[in-house]
Amino acid sequence: MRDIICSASNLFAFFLLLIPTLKVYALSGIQPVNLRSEYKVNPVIDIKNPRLSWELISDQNNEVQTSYQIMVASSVKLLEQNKPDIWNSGKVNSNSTNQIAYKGKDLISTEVYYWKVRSWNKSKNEGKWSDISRWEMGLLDKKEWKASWIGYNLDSLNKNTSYHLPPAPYFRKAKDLKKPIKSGRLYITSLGLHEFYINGKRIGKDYFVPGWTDYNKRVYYQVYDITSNLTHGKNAFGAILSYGWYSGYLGYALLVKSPQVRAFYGDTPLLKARLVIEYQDGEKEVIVTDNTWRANDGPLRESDILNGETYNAGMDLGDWNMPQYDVQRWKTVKIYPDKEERMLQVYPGNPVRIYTELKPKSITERPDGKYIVDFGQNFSGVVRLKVKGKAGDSITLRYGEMLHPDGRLMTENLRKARATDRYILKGGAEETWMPTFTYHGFQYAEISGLKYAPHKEVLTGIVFSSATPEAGKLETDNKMVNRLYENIVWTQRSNYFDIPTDCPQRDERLAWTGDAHVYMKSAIYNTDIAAFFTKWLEDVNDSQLANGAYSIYAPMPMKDGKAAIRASDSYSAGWMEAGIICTYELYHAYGDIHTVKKYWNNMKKFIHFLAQKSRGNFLFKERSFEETTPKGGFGDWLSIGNKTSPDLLATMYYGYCANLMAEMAKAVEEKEDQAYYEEKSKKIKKAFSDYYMDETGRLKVNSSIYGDVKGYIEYRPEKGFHGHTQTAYANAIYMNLLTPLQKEAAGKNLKDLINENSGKLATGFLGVKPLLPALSVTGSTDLAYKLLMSEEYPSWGFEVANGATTIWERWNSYTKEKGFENNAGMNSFNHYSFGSVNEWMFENMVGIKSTKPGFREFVVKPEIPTNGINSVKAFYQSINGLIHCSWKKDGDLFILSVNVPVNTKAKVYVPVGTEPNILMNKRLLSEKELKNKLEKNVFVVEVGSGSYTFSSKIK
Ligand code: RAM
Repeated sequence: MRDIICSASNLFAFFLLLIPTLKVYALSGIQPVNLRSEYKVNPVIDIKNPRLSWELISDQNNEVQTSYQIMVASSVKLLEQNKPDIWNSGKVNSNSTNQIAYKGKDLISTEVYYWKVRSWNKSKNEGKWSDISRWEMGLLDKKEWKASWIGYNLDSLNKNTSYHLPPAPYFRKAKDLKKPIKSGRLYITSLGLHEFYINGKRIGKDYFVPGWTDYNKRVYYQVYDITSNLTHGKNAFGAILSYGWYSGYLGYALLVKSPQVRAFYGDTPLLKARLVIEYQDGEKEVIVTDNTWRANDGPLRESDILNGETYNAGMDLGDWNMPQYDVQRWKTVKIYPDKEERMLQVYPGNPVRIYTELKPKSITERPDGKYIVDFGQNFSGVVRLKVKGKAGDSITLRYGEMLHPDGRLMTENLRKARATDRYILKGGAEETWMPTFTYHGFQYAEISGLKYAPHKEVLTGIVFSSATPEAGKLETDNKMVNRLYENIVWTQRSNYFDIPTDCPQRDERLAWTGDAHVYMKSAIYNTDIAAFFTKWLEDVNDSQLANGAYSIYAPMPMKDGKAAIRASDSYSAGWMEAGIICTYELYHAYGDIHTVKKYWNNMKKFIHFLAQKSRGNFLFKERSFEETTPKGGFGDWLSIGNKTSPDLLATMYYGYCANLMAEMAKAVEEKEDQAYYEEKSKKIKKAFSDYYMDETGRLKVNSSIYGDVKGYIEYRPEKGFHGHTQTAYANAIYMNLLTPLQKEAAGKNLKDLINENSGKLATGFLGVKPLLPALSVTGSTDLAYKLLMSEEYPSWGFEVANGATTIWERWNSYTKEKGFENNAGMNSFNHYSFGSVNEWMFENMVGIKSTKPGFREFVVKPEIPTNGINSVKAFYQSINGLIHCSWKKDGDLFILSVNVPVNTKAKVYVPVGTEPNILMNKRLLSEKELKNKLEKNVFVVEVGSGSYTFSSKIK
């Protein structure tokens, strides 16, 4: 079913496709579908107690699961015969369908396990067994690899240029496989990036593997089924290594003139591979990376994520990855020692893959003879070239997100990222090339050096993204809002790139923790990010600083106890809380208590750090964070107008974290901790309002305490820091820090501040996410809609009106009056933080909100604007099944359709007029049925699973 969801390009096609699935299972009770292990379909894993999940479908309404049974066997045959030799859970009385930990026999490295599940419904009738699913184990003990880290050091080459970009090393080994082959597996990783070939064919669809981690602590590996690549007889294995995150350039190190600008983990990329071949007679043959492999440099002369690739096809190595090849000129590889403590684990996330290909929209010749190709969409990726020419012809590709008014490529905002690819032709027949160890954030590519005018087949845009499965989609009858939504999705696609990066184009591309937590809930509605965040939370916790604070980005390479990219990078209020907030969001969206437990002590350590810093005061007074650079941290980053005090923000985040910890403590049954955090939360709320709030509920800051101290971001003594800001109220409301009376006052203050600001927002990264939710919850839905639909500066609509296809970093990344005024510093056109409005779009505009982790229970409470939007339709594939919600306003008539998955419950709010007149599934509801269910202008009904349509008169 998931495949159907991924490929469904429009909502209607999707729902049509679903119908036959339902029919097949008609009258068979409840049916488990979409079986997954550790959030993935048929994965390779190395978890000893993998978590299993399924969803349920039924042709009956109001269905629930009362029991389930899981069987796991070592073969399909045994499972088909109901002979589970590995685990039989027996009939378990439980309504859970996910986060169910395997409890059978000890799982063994490299084994494949098959499983199925059946469920009993509300009438205790047993349903049919599910289809068979599987998982495979990786190598549970590092010692099993028996493979060495091999390398070929080319670091001394290409040194004395403005960028030190040595050539990529090539590796190969040939081997005769003597007998007919039954199966083959490749276990592969690198310190760097790799591509692996067998008999000339690239293995797998993954790019940028094995991903960025703290390579000193852990390296991930991938496992591929290579059965069909192997032949009885001569075989050749080849690999290309690139520098990647391990030894390439990272972040803004070059820009800020750090002592080290590249090779933060090591200067030589290394390969480790293990191939296991099983012959048809049962014998096994193992080939590992060792000193029998040969290496050479080749046509890939430069290869770097930020700076691009140079490929000299004239230096082509011919059939280097084919069996018949003369390796005489190739060198012997060197074996490199491993680090004892470095873990080797199966990649838990979704690897980067090609999402789609884009054809040029237009190709324009420039006066200097270069051509600008417009792909019509800002994205992360590369260009595939298909060219013809003479040997030695050199083609250069540069990339930009925007054009200058005169049509020139705008590259200033790339800062020190060279972002240039070069291809030198071999000559003769048509040549195709695509860089694979670099990527760029761009809409426009500039091509030069081609001896003829490029036609549309010459360049193809290749879109890369972490392959997180599509989980949701929304559409309205408002064109601007639809484009905004598309822009949000494209921005997520561009930046969920192994890690959640801030931007894909300039010399940065770091996983900033602040950006990640403000946007995470928004992301959840677009794609299934459970596996992606399972991976990144490892990075976040690996990067936790010695004092307990979480870092401002993760992974954060370190040197001598300091950040290596820029020594002053450490922690900041509003960023470091990601360690708690993202763990909480994972729990809230997917019911993931396992991850909560896993990082429980790390999170406690972080709260302890805050407690110590607040010196028992339960708050942070002005100037509490002066030890960081910038002083006070980043505050409400890139806000406009009055600046919110960073310490007031830090206090609110402290309270929010205590709230989330209390809730998570309850979920993982840490009773003592729960009491402790509940108490802490109360004390912080009190300290916060005692200190930062006046008797009318207005937030205040003693700005004179900051005086004219330097080192605060954007702080100007004459303008001061403030408490009475949109950001402060929005957060206080969103984070649940206020009493009902205080909340009401905050709602009013927030509304007034927006109105006084000509009805416009003024929030930065931290203020924008809670802004619309806070307006909605305090009764200002119309104002929230006004902000959403505004096209005047500053607003989301302003970006759309100016041609944006992704979300900008700044409200004023571009204005007609001032152009790209921020380019010299930082000015990304593909930055998801301001896209955090997606959360409100799903939770308030569509109106679906989870009230029990994983949408086991949820509300459907669409908020209807007075004008601008008359219909909305959306779906969300929750871990508990498919939710569908659409509404339509037609004059006086309001129609709401909802699909509630089996085993879940929804509380539906249907707006009504003065005389409630409601049809439920075309049946007029009687007075008796309406009784006690009418609240102010709304009919509230609780429903079990099924599809419902409500129509009501709203006037
Ligand atoms: C910049 C980026 C990033 C932000 C940091 C504080 O590098 O805008 O998104 O989190 O600053």
